[in-house]
Amino acid sequence: MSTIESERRLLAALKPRLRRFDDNALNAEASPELLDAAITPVESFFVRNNGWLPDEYKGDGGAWPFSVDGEVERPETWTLLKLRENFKTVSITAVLECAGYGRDGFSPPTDGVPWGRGPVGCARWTGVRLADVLRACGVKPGAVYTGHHSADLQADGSGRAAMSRGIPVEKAMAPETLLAFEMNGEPLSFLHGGPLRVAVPGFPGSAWQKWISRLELRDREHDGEKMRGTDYRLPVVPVRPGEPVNEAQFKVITDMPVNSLITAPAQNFTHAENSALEIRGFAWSGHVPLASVTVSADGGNEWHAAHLEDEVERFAWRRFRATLEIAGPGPVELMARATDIAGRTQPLDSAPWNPRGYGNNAVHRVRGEVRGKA
Ligand SMILES: Nc1nc2c(c(=O)[nH]1)N[C@H]1C(S)=C(S)[C@@H](COP(=O)(O)O)O[C@H]1N2
Ligand SMILES: [Mo]
Repeated sequence: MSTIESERRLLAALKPRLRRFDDNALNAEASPELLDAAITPVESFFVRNNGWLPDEYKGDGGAWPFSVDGEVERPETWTLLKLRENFKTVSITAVLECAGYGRDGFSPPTDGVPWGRGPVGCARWTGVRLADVLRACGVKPGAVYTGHHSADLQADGSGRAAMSRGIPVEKAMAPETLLAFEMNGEPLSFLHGGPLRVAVPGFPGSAWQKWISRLELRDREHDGEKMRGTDYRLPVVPVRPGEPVNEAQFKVITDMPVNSLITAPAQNFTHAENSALEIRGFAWSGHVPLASVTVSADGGNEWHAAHLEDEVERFAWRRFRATLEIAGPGPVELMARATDIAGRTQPLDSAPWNPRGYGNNAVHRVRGEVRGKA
């Protein structure tokens, strides 16, 4: 069993530039300028844990066991090696984003890790299609939801699983949903759920179960740890801060909203007056594709179209760039705002407040100083 001290040492060794939260589980994020690459390097990729890390699996991962049971004709146990031998290997570039992204922007503050703009990354995920594995087991007509199981435990000593979430069977059977064993062409590292995790492009990170060893098909929505009450759920009617919460009016988050991040220039940048400034970053969304990105260099008075790279893969993030002449001297605030094809656009200040602080896709603001030529 790991201790939080050993977990912190591991993080410092593998991801020295991440900002770690002062928490009893290991949680850390990168600053936006470390995310300025189409494929986020593992070193800059955020880490999110609901409990203590499980024991690290030693060995090459080939013997890692994975079983399927529940609403299937033929329950089965494979090793990772057998999965690779029996099913086609596919790779997908996709964003992994925590539902708590931007939580630090809610007012009043909510419970939970106060994530800024770092719990997101876009990686190349390689694995087998979950659909292929489930089909081999014979999915029964009554199957409606998956339940995912791993060995990590809650950090309160209760002995309960840290997290056991699931996804609707339609998403489990979708071609983008993988049992992933590689990230960016390397064996999936321990901190990211290696040897085996679920990859569910479009869904919040909570659905991307790490260290998965068992998947059950269920005849109802899963009710495992972090799957009930207000955990990873949003109210279907507005809730005001301080109001009593009716858990019956909360629904599981199954889609991530349109969002964007400025990766350059960095917060507190300086820039020479009357010269061109490149603003760049990435935009992404869950199941509804992106339409456009606009940028502003005057705190939101005037908006300019940014160039948005074509969609190459449906669930990857897309580079945007704009070059603006900036007058000066003085303080300047840059903003980027993405819109999806359904016409939904990022809120300027905050997404609707909700008790657990999920889904804050507010416009990213980067402040700097335009300096006159000396
Ligand atoms: N077993 C397990 N899987 C998990 C979690 C966890 O605590 N335990 N956290 C989830 C959440 S909330 C997120 S956002 C992603 C984070 O993945 P990462 O740590 O690889 O960035 O893992 C998900 N999978
Ligand atoms: Mo998350």
